[in-house]
Amino acid sequence: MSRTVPRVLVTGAMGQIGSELTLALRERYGHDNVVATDLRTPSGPLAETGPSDVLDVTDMNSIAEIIRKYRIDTVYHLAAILSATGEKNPAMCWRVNMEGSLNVLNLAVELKLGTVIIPSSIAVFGPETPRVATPQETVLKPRTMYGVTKVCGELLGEYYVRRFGADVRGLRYPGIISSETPPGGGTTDFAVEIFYKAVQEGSYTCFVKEDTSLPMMYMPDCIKATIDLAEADFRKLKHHSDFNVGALSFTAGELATEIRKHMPDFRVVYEPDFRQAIADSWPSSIDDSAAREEWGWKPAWDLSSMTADMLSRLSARFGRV
Ligand code: VAH
Repeated sequence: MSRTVPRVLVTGAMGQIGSELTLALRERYGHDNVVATDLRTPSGPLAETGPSDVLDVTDMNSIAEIIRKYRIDTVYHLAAILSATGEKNPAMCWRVNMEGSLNVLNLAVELKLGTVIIPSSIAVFGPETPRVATPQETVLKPRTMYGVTKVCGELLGEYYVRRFGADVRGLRYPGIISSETPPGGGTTDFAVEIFYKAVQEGSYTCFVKEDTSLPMMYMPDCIKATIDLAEADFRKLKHHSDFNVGALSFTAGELATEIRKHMPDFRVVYEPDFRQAIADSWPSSIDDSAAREEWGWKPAWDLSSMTADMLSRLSARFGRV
């Protein structure tokens, strides 16, 4: 079945996932067919390689204006306040995450859009959720406002599919590790910061305990999962807005040990902060059999290959080859 080339709007394009996903979408669909938007003026490759605009996702009229201006039919809605920042300002987290998602969903119906991707997160799980091989269908009692908004986002997505026939899809991102755009405001950010500090300073003060284990994913796998789900045959999906996706699971200590295989003198000190309680409420590994069965999900990167690639990229950038 030949696919027509989508005309894509990415919100939150300046973020950790948005910045790399936008460039991957432009490579796949053509640079002029992917519009990068963010609350901040898109800059660098996002502005230089295709159309971009400023967009406040809490303003429905502004989103509608962008959709009409660029003849958008597909939306990757990545704009969100993450877990740690959300705990510092829960009201803002609720407003941005929920008003943004509702605006996108209502416009998807009103303007008859095609596919809408609204990511979820392992943050939907809480202490009552089974922590090992967390099932697709399970208890969702998050302990963060971010997690509450992601549960609501999943429920809204499913409602718009059933009530309005919208094409809404979402996956529960684990912690995402990437080398291009530092993350902001996440609990899993330690697994990114550690690489930067290893290359730049040779040591890192980690804000979670050494034995803290969380589900993680390397950015190339994150981008593949997101686009594979967006391109899947919607009629074959039993789930829509809440797919578990797993790739790696490791403790902060295991990650440090893997880095030391390349940098033997690398030292880590563990000084847990408020993010430890958030991390403790999340799973340590994920059962993603539904994603594998319904749209062929299969990760390509493991701890060893990811670590080598991250260190190679960051060492080249910071001149530590
Ligand atoms: C966060 N990186 O830490 C995000 C993600 C699973 C975690 O949602 O808030």
